[in-house]
Amino acid sequence: MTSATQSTIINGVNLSTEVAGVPLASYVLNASGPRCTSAEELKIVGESHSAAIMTKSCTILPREGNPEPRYQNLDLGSIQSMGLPNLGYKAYLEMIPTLKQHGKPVIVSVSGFSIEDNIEMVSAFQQSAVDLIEVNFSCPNIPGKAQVAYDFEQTEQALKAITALGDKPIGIKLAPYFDMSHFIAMADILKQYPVKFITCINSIGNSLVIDPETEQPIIKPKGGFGGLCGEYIKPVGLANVRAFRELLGDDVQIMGVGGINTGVDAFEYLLAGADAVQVATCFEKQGAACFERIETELAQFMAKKGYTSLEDAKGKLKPL
Ligand code: RRO
Repeated sequence: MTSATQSTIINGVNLSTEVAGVPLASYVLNASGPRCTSAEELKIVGESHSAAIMTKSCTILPREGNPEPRYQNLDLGSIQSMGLPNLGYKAYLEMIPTLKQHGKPVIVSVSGFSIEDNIEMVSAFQQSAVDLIEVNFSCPNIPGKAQVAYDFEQTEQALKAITALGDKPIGIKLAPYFDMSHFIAMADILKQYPVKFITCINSIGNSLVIDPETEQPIIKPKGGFGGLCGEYIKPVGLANVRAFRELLGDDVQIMGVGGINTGVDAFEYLLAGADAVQVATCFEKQGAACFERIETELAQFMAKKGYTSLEDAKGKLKPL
């Protein structure tokens, strides 16, 4: 089921897009991550210019998450090890009818600890009014749990199971990759299953920031190892979007995420081939006004270049 979505046209530039057959009024939405866990936070996303309402990744049972301090701002981003704090998937299932009243697509993020968990949650959301299901294969912050996206065998088994549970489009949130052989291996797996979109990238996991004065890490969980976010990771996000766009062609939509603070950042993701972009750290730091600002800046930048729609530049990175 899709929402009756209007197009956002600013300075003559139409920012409307589509992901897995679901129309989005604009190119910019919130990422699963900050400020999207509680009903109050999701209401604020609903009332903002975010093109959709994306939930925090959920698990079977509610979770408090990791011990604090677990989030720290940095000059060019943040480091965090939240540990999947969420209300449990049943709470998000119940919220969907209310969230849908905002008149924009609702996307649920699920992050089970096993294939069985993901089957239970995806099956439940397949029976709901949610528009898209993003399955998170890349949370780096659960002590003792490897990221599924770095285990190609497990990824394949999980995809086989979760793409056979209903007709609602399934997407996968991927970890960042750093080697061409990994891009190729993952693309070859994705092509075998009806994965309708991918989200690139999750945070750069197991990063370490040290305070030289205190001689300590700046976050507590996992000895200070956490996910690096924000501007630091934009070049990695762009490369992942670009690599998968080239390997997957236009059959699979790509949501870009990682270091989008300005409309020009969003434009760079558009050139790399992203169909939409998600904003995490900037939303955490600036609040919900960031969506309208980024949209306006994107449209102004594109208008200056004479572009009138996203298609004019999507994937059209020029060779040097
Ligand atoms: O909650 C987290 O610690 C978290 C998740 Br689920 C994720 O997917 N990525 C991340 O950087 N943090």
